[in-house]
Amino acid sequence: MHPNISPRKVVTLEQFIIEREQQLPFATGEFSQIIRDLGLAAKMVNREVNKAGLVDILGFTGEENVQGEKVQKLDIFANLQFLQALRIGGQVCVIGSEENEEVIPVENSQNSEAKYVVLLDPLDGSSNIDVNVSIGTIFSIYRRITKGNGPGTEQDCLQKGTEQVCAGYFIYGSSTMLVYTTGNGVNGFTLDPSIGEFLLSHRDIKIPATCNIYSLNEGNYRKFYPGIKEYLRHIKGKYENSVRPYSTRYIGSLVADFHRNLLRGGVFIYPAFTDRPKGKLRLMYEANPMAFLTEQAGGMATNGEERIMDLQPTQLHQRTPLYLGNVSEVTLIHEYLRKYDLKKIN
Ligand code: AHM
Ligand code: MG
Repeated sequence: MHPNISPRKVVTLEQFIIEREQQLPFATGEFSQIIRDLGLAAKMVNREVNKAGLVDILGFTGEENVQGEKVQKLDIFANLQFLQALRIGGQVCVIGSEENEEVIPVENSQNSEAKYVVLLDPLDGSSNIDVNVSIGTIFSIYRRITKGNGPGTEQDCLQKGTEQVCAGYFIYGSSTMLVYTTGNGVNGFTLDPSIGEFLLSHRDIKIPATCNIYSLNEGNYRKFYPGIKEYLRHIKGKYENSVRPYSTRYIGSLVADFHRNLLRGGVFIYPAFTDRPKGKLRLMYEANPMAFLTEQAGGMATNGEERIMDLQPTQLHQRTPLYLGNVSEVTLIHEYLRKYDLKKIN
């Protein structure tokens, strides 16, 4: 080694969990096990995502592949991998997944005292799966609130975002990353495929305090309420000494849009509009985990009116409008919504 180059300390996810997370008051080996289980499932999904373009040559979904196995759709495959990893891990008493209508109670033969609850969007960004554009997995972890042992219930899943003990996502992009928080800042880990380990690559991520990017499906413009239209008019205007007009960056995968804005600055908007009076995105496994990450990175997450994490959920798959970004930008949007929207948001 060159004498002037000092070796950099490489921290694996495993080491990070041991050194950092296990110091937290609620931390137990059980909790760390869930992160490991999710990481393992994500590696399996990553492997399949990397092969997705080969499906046409190796067999269409629904057909049998060369090994005589049925080729599954990637979102179904991802769901199965995560459910299986969490079931085998034995620390989770109930799971809520975007792919399953009802909550999935988990019978743990080894550990009937499993006390964690996981909510999942196993493969987010469905429209981008087949076109080689970044997609992701979003997760949120709570503690069980119902008494007793054995499987948990829907009540355990319907907790406010403020009760999350951990939230994060995997992004399957030009590299595969895990970004998560346990309420003690946000850290990012990049998968080194050659050794199959997630390595700490982004320590204590903070969302940039200024913003000149917006991520929004503007194709819906005609259906937007006046508040968001006026805000868009404002950010596209050109003024002396200002960062306006803003640029648009919209991928159509929440994970990818969010990740970009988290690292580079920008606001993510999925508003309510006439066709979707409750917005599109799901509170329990899209909005809440991203809200926890946003706040832990120093930003603000709302439905245009109220803090996302304060919303009382009533249904596993309920939707919400979603605004994620730095505090001053989300506050500015609120001002526009308050001033121009006659309709209530929810
Ligand atoms: P999905 O769970 O079916 O993938 O839908 C959620 C996705 C998000 O990833 C993304 O932010 C949004 O839908 C994009 O929606 P639209 O195509 O309406 O812009
Ligand atoms: Mg989704």
